[in-house]
Amino acid sequence: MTKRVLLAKPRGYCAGVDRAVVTVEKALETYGAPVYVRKEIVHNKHVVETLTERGAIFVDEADEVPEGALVVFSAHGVSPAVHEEAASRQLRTIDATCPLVTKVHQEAKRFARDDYDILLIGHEGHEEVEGTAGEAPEHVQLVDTAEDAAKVTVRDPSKVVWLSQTTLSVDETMVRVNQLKGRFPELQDPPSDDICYATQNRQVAVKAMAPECDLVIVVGSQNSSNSKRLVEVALQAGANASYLVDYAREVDEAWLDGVETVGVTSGASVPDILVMDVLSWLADRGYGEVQEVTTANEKVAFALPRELRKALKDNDLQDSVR
Ligand code: 10D
Ligand code: SF4
Repeated sequence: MTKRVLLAKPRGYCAGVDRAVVTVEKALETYGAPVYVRKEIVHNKHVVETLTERGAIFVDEADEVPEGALVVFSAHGVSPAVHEEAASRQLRTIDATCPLVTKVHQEAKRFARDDYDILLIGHEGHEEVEGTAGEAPEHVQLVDTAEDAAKVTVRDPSKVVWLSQTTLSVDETMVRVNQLKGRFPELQDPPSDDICYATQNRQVAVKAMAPECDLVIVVGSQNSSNSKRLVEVALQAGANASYLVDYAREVDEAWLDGVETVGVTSGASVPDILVMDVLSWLADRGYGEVQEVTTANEKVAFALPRELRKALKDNDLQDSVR
């Protein structure tokens, strides 16, 4: 039996996650602890635990933040109501919403202004869809399940558009869109892809390696939508088994019974150190040969949030006159 590992590339951190995590780190350096963060900055246990150790305080809502304190909004985005709540409590805010989530917010606002019915495909209860829907609650209806798509009603079938969460399965979303188009033939597509480049690229990479894999290990947290989708995509693309783990210690030895090829990948919110830990866990069990399966080279990077850039610049100026 030749044991080997296929390692997907791209995997792990996307540009929006990197920006959000660096935002909290720089906020801690610039303003000192505590820095409050509304919701998990990204959906990863390790990231949240590490930032907590450095002085970040994660809260569920802005009303848990003391008046006048500094709060960072997570990468998944917030609705205007959350901005209003923060302003009414005189909170200082840094918005770490990923620019690609903001793009979907802008689309929602634009179609609402033109009085469209907006069918937002996404997962009920996920922070991102709560933020996007909150931009235009009177115009947006969430479509999660096939049942939702079969039941949703619109005011004027010639004025309907679909938008989506950024981290969905590309294939499943198209199934949902086609179902909706069966009911509303004039349903308009978003002006550009809402499922972001990082989500798409990670799914393409896992699809390329999955047919050769007896097992695919996806590193990521249970509340991470894009990480969970990678498990589903791996199984649909032909992997015999696939599991989501936060840490190497969660990999079950029994999963390796009769396994020759193990695929490894990680969600967009996962630091690569956690993937390296899984690789060394596998190497200790005879899976030391690692081949990278590369389907794209990503070069996307986003500037830090404006509020933070300004503070960092002011700091530099102060340092230079000292
Ligand atoms: O659950 P999720 O996939 O939306 O979020 P996660 O924090 O795991 O990954 C980054 C994706 C973001 C911030 C939404 F675009
Ligand atoms: Fe932005 Fe996409 Fe990353 Fe979400 S997954 S933070 S939309 S780049």
